[in-house]
Amino acid sequence: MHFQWYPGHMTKAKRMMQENMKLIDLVIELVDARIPLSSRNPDIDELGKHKARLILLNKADLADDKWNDAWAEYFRSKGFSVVKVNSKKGGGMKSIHGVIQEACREKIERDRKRGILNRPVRAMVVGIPNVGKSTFINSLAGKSCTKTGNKPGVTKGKQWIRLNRQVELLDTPGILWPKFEDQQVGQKLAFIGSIKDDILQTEELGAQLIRFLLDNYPGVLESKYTIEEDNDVYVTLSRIAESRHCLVRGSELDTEKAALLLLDDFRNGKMGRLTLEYPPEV
Ligand SMILES: Nc1nc2c(ncn2[C@@H]2O[C@H](COP(=O)(O)OP(=O)(O)OP(=O)(O)O)[C@@H](O)[C@H]2O)c(=O)[nH]1
Ligand SMILES: [Mg+2]
Repeated sequence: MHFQWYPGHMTKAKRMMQENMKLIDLVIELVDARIPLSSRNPDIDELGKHKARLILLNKADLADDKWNDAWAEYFRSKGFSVVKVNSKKGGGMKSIHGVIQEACREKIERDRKRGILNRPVRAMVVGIPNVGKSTFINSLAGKSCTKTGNKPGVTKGKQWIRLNRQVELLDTPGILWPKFEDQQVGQKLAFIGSIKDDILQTEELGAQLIRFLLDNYPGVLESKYTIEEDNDVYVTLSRIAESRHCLVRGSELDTEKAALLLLDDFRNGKMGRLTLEYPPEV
């Protein structure tokens, strides 16, 4: 299965981000706490060079907190400011304003020396599709300013949001990159829902997720679906279909439907807090 998804609107979005970079003081990059490396677009480092950088480990509520802390430590060791957040529920938001001011201290100092007072910090919010950029902005703003949705490609154009006199945020469309060097990266992005489902084969992706869970989190499927896990992923998928009464024509097992249900449960954190990759040093 091919995971590559780089439609025209992403090329356009990248150009827009390049053009707007000159207006920007700070790049706020959201990564998915379940796959903090695989969810980093390598193009962002190039786009955001010479800018202050802040990494948000978003959807921290869906990842194992022990690993969230390890990942935060990892990114700090690489020189980034890091905050772990749950944009949906507002967790971690309180510290953000302070962290933004701190990350832009040099710029604020420079402005002051030039006699420019109270020019707001302008931050571009970037990240892969569906990582939670718009939800984060709404949560920080305390109101719904931008459209959100649990599928990739919701935000299509840029939008400036003035938070207060100190900060203005630019919401951007989620972008991927033209070629995944490692297909495992594409697979993980598909698991979390950052790749448009239309280009994926649901049943095959579900089977791949089962393989991953059996290898890394044995017992999770067993307790979620009250089934016996079988090392043959398609046997396990059939058991999920059976247990959840996914049937076609009233009698045959509908494994496609079961795969969809499995992916949904996984994406929504219904299997508990699962981290899918670990910091390189560990
Ligand atoms: N559990 C959980 N869900 C979140 C969190 N942040 C966002 N979401 C959900 O993730 C989905 C995507 O959120 P959006 O804010 O639309 O994502 P986006 O990055 O703006 O996506 P695009 O505009 O498509 O690039 C929504 O269903 C949100 O409710 C979080 O911290 N935890
Ligand atoms: Mg969005």
